[in-house]
Amino acid sequence: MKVGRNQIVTLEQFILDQERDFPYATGQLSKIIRDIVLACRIINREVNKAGLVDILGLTGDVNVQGEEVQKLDIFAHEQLVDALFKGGMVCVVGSEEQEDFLFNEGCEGKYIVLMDPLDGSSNIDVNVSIGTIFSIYRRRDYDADEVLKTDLLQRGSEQIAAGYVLYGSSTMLVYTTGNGVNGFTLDPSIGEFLLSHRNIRFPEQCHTYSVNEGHYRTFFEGTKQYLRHIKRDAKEPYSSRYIGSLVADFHRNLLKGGIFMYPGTTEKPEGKLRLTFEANSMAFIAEQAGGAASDGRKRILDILPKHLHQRTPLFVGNKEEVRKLEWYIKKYGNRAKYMADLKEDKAPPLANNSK
Ligand code: P6P
Repeated sequence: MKVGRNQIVTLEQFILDQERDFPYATGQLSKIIRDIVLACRIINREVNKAGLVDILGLTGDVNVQGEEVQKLDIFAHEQLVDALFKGGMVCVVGSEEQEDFLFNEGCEGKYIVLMDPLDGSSNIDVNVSIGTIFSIYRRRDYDADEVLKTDLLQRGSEQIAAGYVLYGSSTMLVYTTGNGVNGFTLDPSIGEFLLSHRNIRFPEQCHTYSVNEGHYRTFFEGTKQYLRHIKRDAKEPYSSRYIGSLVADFHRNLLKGGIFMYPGTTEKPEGKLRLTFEANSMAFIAEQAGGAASDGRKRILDILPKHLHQRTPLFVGNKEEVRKLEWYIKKYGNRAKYMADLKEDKAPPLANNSK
């Protein structure tokens, strides 16, 4: 629900109100969110002038995902790590730009932040919206002398907060701490994030689907059958909207209704998106807004990560639409069935014989 014009609530005031409503809150989580927002305001400044200074273009490096790294990716990563480690509450950061976890030496903070500092960076050169995505966890074994692996790789259901900053036609922060989803729009004239979308909920109706149909030939049968259904059988035609920037696609679907799909394929059964840096944050926000998020078979937030850069198929949006997609995948098969068939020599071999 959009906030009324006369209700100017700054992010700072909103956080203070939230702390008042949750007496057990120590204020540490609020501090972390403030630190992330500060870093994102600096990133926003650079994103807005990316076309003007020589920060554009490739560093010639590639990140752990094997993708060419834009200079702005590194800048965003460094701003966020610097702000979080200086804040003193965060003992470990996991970043899409860094192969391993980063440890804040000497820090006794009990929080862990996993993040994609600048998602969609391949769109920077063409001035398409991009975003910062973050998840905040609490160490499970806070009393242990050192950070344990069980602290580092937790299910998405253990998140205590998640959010994104969308650098678009306006700059927006959308986040949840488990008590609903709220959106804040940056007013550049005063440099404040103002509450603009209180208690965001997915609209009842879903009329939009977002998927890169260029990969259609490698989709599993269940995904193909779902797409055929919504194109052929739907009472009202769906719109197809795909920006190619997860935060932008997710945000539009969150406000207008829709399902975002990045399926597994015969070439990449685990899909492209990362469980820890992208899918879990979007899943937490989606569920808090009355939606759902699945890998096609099970709830995203129930997946226990095996490693930091693990990928997952992602279907996220209106709950009913995600359930419909899961029905088609269950009926017509998806990765699990395909791989099982493969073992029994029933299915044609994967394109590149990936296991
Ligand atoms: P494709 C951007 O590179 C990204 O990681 C997500 O933001 C986006 O949803 C996806 O990849 C787009 O991938 O294969 O459609 O170009």
